[in-house]
Amino acid sequence: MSGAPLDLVIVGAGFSGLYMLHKARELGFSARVLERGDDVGGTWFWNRYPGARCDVESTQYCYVFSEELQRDWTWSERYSAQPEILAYARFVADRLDLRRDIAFGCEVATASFDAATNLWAVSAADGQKFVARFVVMATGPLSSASLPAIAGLEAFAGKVLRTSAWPEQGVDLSGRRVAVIGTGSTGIQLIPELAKTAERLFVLQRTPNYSVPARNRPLDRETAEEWKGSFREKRALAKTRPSGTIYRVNDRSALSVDADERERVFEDRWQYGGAGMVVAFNDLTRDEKANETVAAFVRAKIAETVKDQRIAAALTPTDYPLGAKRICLDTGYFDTFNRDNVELVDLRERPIGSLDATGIHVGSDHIDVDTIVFATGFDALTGAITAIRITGPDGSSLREQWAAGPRTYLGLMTAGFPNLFIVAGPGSPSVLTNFFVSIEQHVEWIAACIDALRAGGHTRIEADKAAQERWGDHVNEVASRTLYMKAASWYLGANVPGKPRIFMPYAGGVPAYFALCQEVAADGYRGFTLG
Ligand code: NA7
Repeated sequence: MSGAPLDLVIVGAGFSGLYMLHKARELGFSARVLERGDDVGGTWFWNRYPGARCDVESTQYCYVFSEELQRDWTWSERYSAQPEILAYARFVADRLDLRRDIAFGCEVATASFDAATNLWAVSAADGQKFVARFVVMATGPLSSASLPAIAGLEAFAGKVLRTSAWPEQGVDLSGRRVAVIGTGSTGIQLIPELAKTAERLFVLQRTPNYSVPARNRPLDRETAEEWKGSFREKRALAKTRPSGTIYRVNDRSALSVDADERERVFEDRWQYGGAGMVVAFNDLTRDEKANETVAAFVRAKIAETVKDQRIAAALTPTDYPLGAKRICLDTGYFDTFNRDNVELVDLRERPIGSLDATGIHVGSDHIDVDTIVFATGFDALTGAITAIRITGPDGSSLREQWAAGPRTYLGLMTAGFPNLFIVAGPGSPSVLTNFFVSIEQHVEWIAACIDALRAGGHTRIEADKAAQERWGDHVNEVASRTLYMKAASWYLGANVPGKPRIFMPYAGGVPAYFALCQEVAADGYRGFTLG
């Protein structure tokens, strides 16, 4: 790339990057999106495994910034499947004519800031180079896969698949002997689908998960039209909720009602389906005793659904609160274990040893399989950022600065790295929310900030270290009051060996966080230094 520097380089053409590009253009900035995949969609481009769906209702899991996009797109299901979400990303890219400013197949390798010119030099793995005033990391929280190092993988003669890079043309596993490693949200969506056609399916589970029925269904015309007619009001309401999502609220404590009433409320939500179970009462996410009531309800459902009580017990989470890991939504997951062709392998009893040409050693047994699927999660929130060699004006590296855990101011910037923004990164509500709500707020904040810098004749903005420290302490303090700290989750980095255990998202809720971001901007970007 030669010529004048760009105003913005945006890393990633997922839903954050697409909106950032649109917003930049609206304000008259030049921008280029660099995307490692060969199409738009980000996590929805890569995670094409059978059964992949959103776990926030589609009517809410979408942009609201454009009347036209709302009018001309209609979701077909309550929780849309990956092909439809990817089609939506493509629709947005085409409708807003975004593709001409996106470089596909362009994996960013390095970014370094030159203090003399206040410019970022960005290079891609294939040698392409870009220069820009600002870099926006729209890299997504769940885009860097975490793959366990299992001895002997290279010796395995069968097929190895990863849910996070599923073959684009699909893969037919009918009649095959398949092992799935991982029973997080991904595994729980995938396993019932594979069980339908595999000759034999081994589910390798390390930690059982709480899951509630999605009760997915076609979206009726009336509901779709109702949302289209009131999407602005509905999003405004969503922003008054901690998760940025509209659920039925119940402002009573689980402990204030008797057991029959609790059962009635939980059963009603179980039948309705979806993550609203976590807010069935107002203290389930805060109070361990209250949480135990909903956890016990879900455990009883597992015991009721799974015929073999030995298997039911192995599938039942007992040692962490419900919702401390992101709740999973499923379609027939627990029922799948009643099938003759499905076998649960409890890795707590029989840990994975090594692979050989014909399968996997677990404990003292050997499982013969011809296909292994890794559904083992992500180096969440930080992985895609630290994968890039980012160096600040004094030559210090972001990877090293974050070695003890990510530190940011408001999740938007990190001290020592001027003009580098992060969309919905660590230190912001991000993955604890309806992601579209968080994306839109961050993109709009960043765009307004760059616009304000231009108007004020500034060329540089950087988070203050002291503001960042205070914010990091606040993020930790808020998290320490929640039940999130009671599970070894990817929110805490606990799923990646060696990753520091820091609760990464901000658990203070959407309303307080959005208000604070607005206040900071209105106060001349308090906590940032402008130059
Ligand atoms: P998750 O929720 O991190 O789940 C990953 C699963 O893989 C989980 O069951 C892990 O067990 C398991 N895992 C990870 N490493 C290993 C090894 N080494 N051996 C055995 N099992 C392993 O990722 P998902 O992709 O399912 O979901 C991520 C988010 O995407 C989800 O919350 C939704 O927001 C969408 P563990 O629990 O660590 O014992």
